[in-house]
Amino acid sequence: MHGRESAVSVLDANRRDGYTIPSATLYPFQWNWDSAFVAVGLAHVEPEAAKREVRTLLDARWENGMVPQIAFWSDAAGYFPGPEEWRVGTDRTVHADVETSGITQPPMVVPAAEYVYEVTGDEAFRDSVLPDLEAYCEWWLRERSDDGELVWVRHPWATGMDDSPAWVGPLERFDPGEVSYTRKDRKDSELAEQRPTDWDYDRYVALVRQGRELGWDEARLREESPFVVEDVLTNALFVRACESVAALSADAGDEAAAERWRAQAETTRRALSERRFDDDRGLFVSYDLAADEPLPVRSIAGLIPTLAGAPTDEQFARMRETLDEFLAYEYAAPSYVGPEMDYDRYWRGPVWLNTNWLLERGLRRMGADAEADRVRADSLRLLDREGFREYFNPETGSGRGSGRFSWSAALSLAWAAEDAAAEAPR
Ligand code: 2M8
Repeated sequence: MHGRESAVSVLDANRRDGYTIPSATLYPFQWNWDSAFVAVGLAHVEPEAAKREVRTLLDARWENGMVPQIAFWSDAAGYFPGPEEWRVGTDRTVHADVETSGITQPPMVVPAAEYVYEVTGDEAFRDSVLPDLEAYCEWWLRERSDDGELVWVRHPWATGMDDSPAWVGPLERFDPGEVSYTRKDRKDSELAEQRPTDWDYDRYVALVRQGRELGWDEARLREESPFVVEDVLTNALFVRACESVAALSADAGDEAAAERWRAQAETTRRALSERRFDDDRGLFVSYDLAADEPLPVRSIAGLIPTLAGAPTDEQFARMRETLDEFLAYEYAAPSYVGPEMDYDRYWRGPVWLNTNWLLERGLRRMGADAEADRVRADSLRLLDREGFREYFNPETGSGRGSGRFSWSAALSLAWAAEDAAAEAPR
């Protein structure tokens, strides 16, 4: 059985000082959107730990407002690239004790903080995190947007869907030269088969080294980085982040801030709908700003703008046909469908529970309850069958990647709590 107790025991075992690592075998530090999903699950069972999870992640923020992809609160071994590769230094961070990576991840922490507040009703928590959440949204607009509408990222790791086939085009367009480093992620032959290839890693590392050489100067990186991408998943979560800052601000009595962030959410939502919908493929597609061209693949990222309420009715009618392709597998919903689909390779086909959780909520927002129910039911079947694995083969259901993976455990708790609430007598 993989019920509540075992989920809590995974999260307890992965907990460090105020935060939860994604996996003891693969990812020994605090990761940005992992902590956000962990907080969502913990809100239902250990609310104090949920609040601390969010607080600790925000404590790793930079002076400019960025919340980093990785916070190296400890000097754990076993992961590459560590702080010695990023060389961000502690003069950039608000907290003097933490080194971080030089990129961010999709801003899931903002809606996660709102979720934790909704569950706990703790106003002191709301007031403690709101300024940092707002500063993070400000950072996106100031440092990562050309037009005040859509935001861009400059590394595949910043998208959370590192190895998505969507990024092959931009990565192919540059030659990383000779890059020497030692990978630590291929712990066994199965993982070696599933993780990104050396071709990808050469480019990931070259992008890190470029960022470091340019002193993490966003304006220069915008000009010089070969990878500058408006990712649709990041933009969908940015809309949700603006909506969350608006809701928390309104709750705190700051109607001017609430109005401002509602308007920003609307601006980004409209830009997604007007500029990033691909009618031929029936979903949203990311955009390569360096090459000035769209990245037309069927990635689950392209369905997540439902979470932002971005598709028009007409667009959503078209999306339903594409959605059927994602639901055609034994276990919905694969991370990608198309010619490069590989059921077992990292973000190129396997089912991940965090994207399922986002998709389910997106489909509900669009009123597609039957499809949302299917995504939830398949997620629960996978959890029941294989436990808290990192990802799953969409045809056989076999668990892949790390075991005892934190966001899988956490989201099982969120699903269980939401089911219990729906069944409770009113
Ligand atoms: C994976 O990414 C890291 C780099 O951030 C890696 O492969 O080393 C992705 O699945 C990402 O979405 C996730 O946040 C991270 C930790 O679980 O692992």
